[in-house]
Amino acid sequence: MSLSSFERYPLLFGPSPIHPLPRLSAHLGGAVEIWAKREDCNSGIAFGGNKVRKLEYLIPEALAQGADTLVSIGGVQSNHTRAVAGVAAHVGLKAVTMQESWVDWDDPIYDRVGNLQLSRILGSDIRTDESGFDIGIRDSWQQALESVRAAGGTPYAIPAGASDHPLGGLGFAGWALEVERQERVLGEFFDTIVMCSVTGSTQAGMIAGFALQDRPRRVLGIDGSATIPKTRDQIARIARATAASIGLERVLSDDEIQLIDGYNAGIYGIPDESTLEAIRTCARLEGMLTDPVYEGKSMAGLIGMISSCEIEPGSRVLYAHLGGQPALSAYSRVL
Ligand code: 5PA
Repeated sequence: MSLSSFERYPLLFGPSPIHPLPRLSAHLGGAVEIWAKREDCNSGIAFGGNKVRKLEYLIPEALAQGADTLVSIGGVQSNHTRAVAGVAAHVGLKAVTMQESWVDWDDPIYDRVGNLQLSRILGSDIRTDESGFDIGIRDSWQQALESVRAAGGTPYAIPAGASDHPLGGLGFAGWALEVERQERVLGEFFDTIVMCSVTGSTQAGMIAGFALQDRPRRVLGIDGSATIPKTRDQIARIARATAASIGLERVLSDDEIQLIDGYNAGIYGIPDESTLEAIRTCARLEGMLTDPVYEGKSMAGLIGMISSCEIEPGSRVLYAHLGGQPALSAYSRVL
């Protein structure tokens, strides 16, 4: 089996752009060259992002099963459920999205703007539940699936972040192959990838895809939710399953799964001063926007690990920008 044996429904513009971040690199001393690969500009569907890339591999199965409704789950300001709503509209399916209370955030317009507003416009059947943050399989989601069946529909089940799903890692395994092709054209090699991890299949897919390549590199997952053991287990499980399904003939070792603590502000969905500072620094040096839940934390990790030389001088870093800016308006109280 290889990645090309899986069916893919095209939802992206094509390869996502890669470009240097020269002013951020210089600001951090100039000894590490930083580039970005822009999943936030990867698609014309509902602002794109990492979830649209993952869904390219789930949609063929949903269509083959005759599903009429995509059913998924996330927090109130989930990028993932917004992407599911957008992709459902694009392929002519309905969407039911369960929005749990993953974040206790008291911005007065938190549930009226940003991703939830977009999901409403996209026509999602939005349900809410009071449960707090958890990346596991939830009762509320199973009830949503059941309600679609009870109404005579055929649901297709997409777990949080499209992660804990047999096809969930394939999109970012493909991303790893895409990076290698782009490097060949650019005459570059990125030895270090920095990205944000929460439900795990983005990092897991990258690890599996890069493991098929000849030159080793590290994928540093900056944790975004302060539930490290659970997230690391989920990344390892998805990475190993994805690697096996795309033809890696060895088992990934534990030290290939690198989840970095220290930049998650101690909690999912809430920024701390270092998150906000990273968002402003990146915006003011490069004009590149990041959000307080995901990419602001991985940007803080990038800045912190270069400043501390954990990312050594001479490294060439590819920062995976995974999207997320639509949530910014829900954080007007601090930004
Ligand atoms: C998300 C996730 P993984 O969940 O695959 O680890 O990706 C982390 C991540 N960046 C990184 C952005 C912009 C993201 O949206 N978002 C979730 C959501 O519900 O939006 C799945 C949590």
